[in-house]
Amino acid sequence: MRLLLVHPSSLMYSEIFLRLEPLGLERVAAAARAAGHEVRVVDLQVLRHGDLRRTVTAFQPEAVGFSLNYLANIPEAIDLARAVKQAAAGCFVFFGGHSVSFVAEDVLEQAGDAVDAVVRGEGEPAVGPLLEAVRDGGVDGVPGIVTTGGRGPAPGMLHSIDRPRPARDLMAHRRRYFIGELDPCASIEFTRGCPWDCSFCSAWTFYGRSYRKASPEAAAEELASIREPNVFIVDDVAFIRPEHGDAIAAEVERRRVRKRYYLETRSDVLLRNTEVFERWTRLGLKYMFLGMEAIDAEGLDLYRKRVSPDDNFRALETARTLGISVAINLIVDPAWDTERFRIIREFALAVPEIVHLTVMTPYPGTEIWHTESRRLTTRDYRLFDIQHAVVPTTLPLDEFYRELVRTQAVINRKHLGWRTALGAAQVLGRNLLHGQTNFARMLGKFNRVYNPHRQLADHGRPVRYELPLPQHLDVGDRHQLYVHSRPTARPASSPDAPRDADPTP
Ligand code: B12
Ligand code: SF4
Repeated sequence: MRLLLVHPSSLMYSEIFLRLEPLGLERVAAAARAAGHEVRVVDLQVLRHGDLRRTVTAFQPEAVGFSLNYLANIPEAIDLARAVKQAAAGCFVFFGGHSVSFVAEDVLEQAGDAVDAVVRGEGEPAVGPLLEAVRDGGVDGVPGIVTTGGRGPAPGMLHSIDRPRPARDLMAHRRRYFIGELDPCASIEFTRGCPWDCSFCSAWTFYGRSYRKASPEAAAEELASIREPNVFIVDDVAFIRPEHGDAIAAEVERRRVRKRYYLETRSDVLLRNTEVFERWTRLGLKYMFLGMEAIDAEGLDLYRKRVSPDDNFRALETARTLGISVAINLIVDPAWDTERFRIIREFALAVPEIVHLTVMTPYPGTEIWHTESRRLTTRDYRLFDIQHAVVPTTLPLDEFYRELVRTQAVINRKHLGWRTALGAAQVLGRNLLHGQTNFARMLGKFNRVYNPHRQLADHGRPVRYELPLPQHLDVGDRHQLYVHSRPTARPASSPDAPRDADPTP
């Protein structure tokens, strides 16, 4: 079959810092290709709606799948699905990805005739059987499928994440993917899933708290096949298992692969497995994203982060000693007053790290979606991008955004002070010399995008598609939240078995 896969546009407020290849969609593309289908991919992060229109006309797909990892992209995807249906009569249109897996039925209802099905859970095991069923008529028996007729069998789960390797060759404009000065930048996955259970996060509920590792050989082989000089490791928490990080490092050393890396991890993992991170700095690890979330014990407890402020500060010291540049994330609670913002500004100016702020947002699939007692002030999908307040603010909303942007601007100025500007100028020169302009464009965008009037005005836009209302659940039984329920126990000797990792390995 002719299959077209589409990734929606970038979310405005994140595009300043990064734009990365849609690895999940590339893996779905690879699985479909392996099943014998002809596949094309349109990534609207780097292409325009006109390009999608032209591809649909020229390629005449028989099936079109949209990737919906982000709730905020749902309205765009529904509108595009409608346009595709008009342009390619008889085409089967389906959605899949992280966020849509938690709101499948509601999205199908809102999309009407524009969308035929939603695939919940991992796409690789589902796409082959789905296309076969589309060809043969009747998709109801496909694992993970949801149609207006109801849910099919539970979603299937890959036993090994070694294969399929992402279909990177299908991506146009690979040079437009970047993160900060790592420009251009590819992505890779060493592990899948997260064994922790933070209350604001859906990474663990999607995979039912399972945790799978790529084999060190497969991971290193894939790294060696990547052409870009920079790589973002997409794992939720990198190097939870030190022996795994070490084994990949050994394979990378053996193949003499040299890249610069950006990864995400937790403070306690960095403290516990410092030697692995140190080894990776010798292989090119430059940047690290640490989800600190809060600077006080009360906030950390509230988010069930299972680390102390002391761990967080020791982890920052460790990263500094290793020469890794750290970006810290802090969650802004809509309840914050001006004093709280002032304290955060003070903190952000006192530490050398980059501080990133995101607004506390109950997402479907997270525990707080079910337990947050504050009512939602909006159900507009587009505002669920962790840059807008979707529950009542203590400050008047306009003042909240003024404080938020003021704090972000102070932090931004700190990083674009003369010292940084000097360093940035060197990087800029180097990148421009190689024709890479993403980082240069990023430096000029901040004031245009982060603007309190604009953020406030976003709340006034007409709303066509709304999130369902949260159902208040007693989440004592976590399984109710999972997309992938844990598979029945496989023999411990099977290296491929999805394994549950103890949160305190
Ligand atoms: C890497 C990552 C990113 C990267 C790359 C994004 C990209 N272009 O793909 C970067 C750093 C850019 C990023 C940015 C953001 N992210 Co992010 N990100 C992730 C992360 C950690 C892993 C995603 C990943 O690549 N996984 C590996 C691949 C193989 O899996 P996958 O993408 O999920 O794809 C599989 C399935 O979802 C499915 N699938 C995917 N697409 C399709 C399509 C079809 C048709 C089908 C059938 C199946 C299918 O099959 C795939 C293979 O199994 C997830 C957490 C998580 N564990 O999922 C958060 C996550 C998706 N991000 C999140 C958020 C909030 C953001 C930001 C909004 C943060 C911010 N304010 O800056 C931005 C927005 C980015 C944007 N759209 O512009 C939230 C989503 C929240 C929500 N409900 O909307 C998540 C869940 C993290 C969390 N803690 O809650 N992110
Ligand atoms: S450790 Fe990170 S990925 Fe895991 S549940 Fe917490 S926030 Fe989510």
